[in-house]
Amino acid sequence: MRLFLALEPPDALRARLGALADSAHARCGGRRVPDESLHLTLAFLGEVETSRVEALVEWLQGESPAGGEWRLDRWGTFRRPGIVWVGGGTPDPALDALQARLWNGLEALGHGGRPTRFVPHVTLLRRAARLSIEALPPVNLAWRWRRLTLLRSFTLQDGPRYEVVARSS
Ligand code: 2AM
Repeated sequence: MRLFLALEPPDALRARLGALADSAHARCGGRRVPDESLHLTLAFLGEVETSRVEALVEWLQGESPAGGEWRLDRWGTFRRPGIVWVGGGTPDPALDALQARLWNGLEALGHGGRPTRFVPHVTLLRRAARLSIEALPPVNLAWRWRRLTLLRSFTLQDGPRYEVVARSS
């Protein structure tokens, strides 16, 4: 199954991210990520054999991050898949440390795919027709996070959907 580790926004923040996604969609087109799918990816594992999932879940349940507050204050784009996102204008040491620690744990379990660069972001649009973010409303949000979620990704006709597999403590 196709798996990834992520932070899920609290409900109030999810709604505010959804409103930003609506603004971005009106201007840039493409596929708006549904509110229930909004997340911050910490580690993308790709296809994982079913036989390896139990060990992954046990490891995750043993993790209890101290948590932090991530400030989102900028728009960004990834050109190739037409992604429009929101994220932080400055690096967030707590998120960087979390991502590094997670990859250390994942690699100890035999998983590969640690990226060379981590750009924390929340994808709001995919396959945008126009990557014109200059005139979009200002972003000023705070995300208080603690628990991590292991999610399974399915591809439906209108885009990906996610299902919770496990959460950290
Ligand atoms: P995203 O955070 O930019 O949307 C589940 O598919 C999540 O993992 C997506 O949200 C996506 O990033 C990320 N993802 C998907 N395919 C990926 C890949 N090949 N490499 C790294 N991350 C990927």
